[in-house]
This record gives sequence, C-alpha cells and structure tokens, in this order.
Amino acid sequence: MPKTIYVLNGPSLNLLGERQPEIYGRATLADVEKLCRATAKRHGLAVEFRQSNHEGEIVDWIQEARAKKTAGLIINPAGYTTTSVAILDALVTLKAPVIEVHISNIHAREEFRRHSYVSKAARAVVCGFGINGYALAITGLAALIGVKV
Ligand code: CA2
Repeated sequence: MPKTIYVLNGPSLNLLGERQPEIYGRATLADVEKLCRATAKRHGLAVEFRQSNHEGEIVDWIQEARAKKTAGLIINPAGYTTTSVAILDALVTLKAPVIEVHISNIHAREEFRRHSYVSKAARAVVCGFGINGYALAITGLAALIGVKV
C-alpha cells in the first residue's frame, strides 16, 4: 500500500487560472492536481487532493488526515494563512510533517500577507515558484519521510 499525503487548498484557489494571471499564472487547480499526482507517483506516494472555501471543512480534513495517519500534509491556506488560529490548532496535532505552499512570493507583496499562523506548524515553507512549488513541496516531503526520491 502506498503512503498517502494530503494536499489541501484554501479559499478561492478553485478560481486559479481565471483571475490575476500576472500573480498566480494561467494554470488551473485541475492542473495543480495533475502535477501533484504525477510528482507523488514518482515518489511512490498516493494523494488526497482537496480545495475548500470553508475554514471548518479544512479543519475537518486536517483531523481526517491525522486519523488516517497521513505520511505528510501540504497546505496552501490562501486567505486563511494570515487569520486562522483554528487551522494552526488542527495542524499542530499532526505527527507527520506539514509543508506550507504559496504560489506567489508572499514576502514581495502587501505587508499583511507576510504573517502566517500556519508557518508556526510547518516544517518548511515554499513560496514564489508558481504552481511548481507544489511539486517541490512533494519532493521535499518525500525526502523528509524517507521514500524513494
Ligand atoms: O500565493 C498564494 O498561493 C496565496 O496563498 C494565494 C492567496 C493569497 O491570499 C495568499 O496571500 C497567497 C489567494 C488565493 C486566491 O486564489 C485566487 C486564484 C486566482 C485568482 C484569484 C484568486
């Protein structure tokens, strides 16, 4: 049985590719999912790929990942990055590594985007590589958990 990782995406990432291509590029969330599945497969990992506009649903999925003893969790919390103590509280209960991903370089944008609650629970943070950041996060996670790299 392959180990399973969770890739969670926060609010409005379902609109990826439709607006603000100068910041987020032209790829869609379906493209991100394809990229994640292909990268995970190379490392012998299975993926649960999800997106939600609702904070509580994301918390539920983090708890599900914990209950199912996920090998690792990658999260782009989007707008909840800077606000969600609830997501932070859920993430710190995980034993498996958490990797935070942002498509854009949040440090080169508005000041308010730079503070992340999620970073407090993250083993690593990837930002500014566009959607390739998800593939980098999966490869880094695979190295951390000691599967085929
Ligand atoms: O760069 C990232 O991945 C962000 O997490 C994206 C969030 C933003 O609030 C963070 O500061 C950085 C916004 C996600 C909204 O998704 C959209 C995608 C395409 C068009 C419009 C919104």
